[in-house]
Amino acid sequence: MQRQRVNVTVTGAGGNIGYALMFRIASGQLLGPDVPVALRLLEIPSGLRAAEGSAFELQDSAFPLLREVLVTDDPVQAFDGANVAILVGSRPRGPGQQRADLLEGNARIFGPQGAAINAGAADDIRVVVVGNPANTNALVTASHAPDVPADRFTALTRLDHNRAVAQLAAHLSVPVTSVRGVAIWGNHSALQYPDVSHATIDGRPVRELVDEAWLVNEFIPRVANRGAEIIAVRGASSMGSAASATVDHVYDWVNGTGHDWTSAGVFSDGSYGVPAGLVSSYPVRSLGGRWAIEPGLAVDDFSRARINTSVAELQAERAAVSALGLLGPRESA
Ligand code: NAX
Repeated sequence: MQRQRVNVTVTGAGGNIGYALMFRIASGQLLGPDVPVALRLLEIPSGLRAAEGSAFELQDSAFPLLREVLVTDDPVQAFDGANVAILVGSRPRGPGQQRADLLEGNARIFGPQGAAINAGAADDIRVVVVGNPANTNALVTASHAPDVPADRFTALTRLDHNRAVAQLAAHLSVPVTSVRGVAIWGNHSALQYPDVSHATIDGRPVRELVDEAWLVNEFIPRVANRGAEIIAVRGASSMGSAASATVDHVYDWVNGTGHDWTSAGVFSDGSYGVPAGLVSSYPVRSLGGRWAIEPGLAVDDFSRARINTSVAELQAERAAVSALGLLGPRESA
């Protein structure tokens, strides 16, 4: 028996990740093979034609689960009744721009989208922010949606998580399914901390299987800078892998992670010394449709220093958007 239709809004639908994402959603991979979906594709006017062309292609694919495709440049219309919102659309850093310019330009996009989610989204709305700087964009979005519980706002760090799993598997010549217990902490940036302290390969601690020098000099920088490596080799940024990680994130959020944790940017409740109210990546499990930060993990001095560095960057980003007056009416998460 088919379940109730789910409304999925994708912003930046005319862009690269949006394109890779929409076919996965329409085919049922985002929510499950028995869940009909309606897609709402939000773009700015210059991106509308691309989104409309993609909508034609969705139609031509005759996906059995796809009930409707709406293309619009109106956030109010795009988020009306949304159950899942995937916020990809964002402004890239232009030539000569500083990180502060990027933060400001994007906060001006994500604030109004948060307000539109607050006004019209469904009661069970779940939001994942992909567009960079993803953690702080998620914070800005949530700050403009004070009536929506803060735990419905997340930032994508699953791509970093998947990259870490894949790098370990390749280094040790095992299938990715042998790798468990990896975690990404902090910001989705080059200062993120991919942590293998609790990771195992077929039950054996990773720390017994790899040497410290490889971890520090190769694994961590490679995972943290993999986006730049893809750009250098491919000539364009990650698209398919970013879309795939987004599908993993939403699927696990809705359907549960079971006994394994994964990584996601969620509002901190103060756990592990991350100041409450920042959107930070943590090891998380999804239980009953809600992300829960994995409790009680030991954090050694090396991990503590790396987490602190990444969290300091998140604090600086929050201070920057706050100083610009771009945070909304939500007082705290
Ligand atoms: P593209 O430039 O191909 O597409 C972005 C699209 O967003 C464009 O079509 C643009 O018209 C649209 N857009 C801009 N402002 C908008 C608005 N206000 N409302 C709706 N749409 C709007 O970029 P793409 O390669 O798809 O990447 C999108 C974002 O994902 C970037 O910010 C990128 O940095 C980020 N990424 C995040 C990752 C993560 O793991 N969190 C990894 C991949 C990626 O780097």
